[in-house]
Amino acid sequence: MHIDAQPFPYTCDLAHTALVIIDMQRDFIEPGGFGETLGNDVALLEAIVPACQAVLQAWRNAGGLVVHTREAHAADLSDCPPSKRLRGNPSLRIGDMGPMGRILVAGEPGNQIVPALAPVPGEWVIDKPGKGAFYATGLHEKLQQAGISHLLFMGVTTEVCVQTSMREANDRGYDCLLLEDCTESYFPHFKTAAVDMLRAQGGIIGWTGWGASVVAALQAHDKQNC
Ligand code: C5J
Repeated sequence: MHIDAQPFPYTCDLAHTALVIIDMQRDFIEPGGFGETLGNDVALLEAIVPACQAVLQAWRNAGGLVVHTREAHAADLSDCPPSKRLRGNPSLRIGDMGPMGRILVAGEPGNQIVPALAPVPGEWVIDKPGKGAFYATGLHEKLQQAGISHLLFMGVTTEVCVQTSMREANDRGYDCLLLEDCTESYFPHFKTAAVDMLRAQGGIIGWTGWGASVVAALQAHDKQNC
């Protein structure tokens, strides 16, 4: 498949490519969740859900591998370093009771993926204690076993968990494409900067593109394989 992208077209093979959706969790995206308690405008993040849904649906229809991640800690916080829990002066910390259950704790209502993008059977769900999807998750080994060499990224937030995961993936040898309209930040200038950085210098970390280009490439691929 050839996907229109920057700094130049991105080529991948459906059988060796996974769609990775980073942390589209209720606590980051829905009004009344953790993100909002931190003073963020969650409407910015909520606005990308339809674009993510369109890519996810097309990817599912094509039979591609889907990987969902969640930023999630064990209930006893044994996988949450004090440096992560104690930094700064937020009104709620990881593990505290928030409006949608304990903040960033696995199994709590706010820790679930938003219903519009909820995983279906057969899709991978990776709980990660860090910002990056590859730290302490076994994701690399699972992708290697599945023969995956290319990753398409969507999700939130662009400059934190998405960018960290894409950098980790690039260092492990994956060709990565970030979909600009399917990722967002609470701080639009951080998104702009992250997207620019990732594709700078000839795609130093990877490519950037748009959801509609992936859908178009899948449609062309479908026609070729009929
Ligand atoms: C994510 C965060 N998912 N911003 N988390 O980016 O803390």
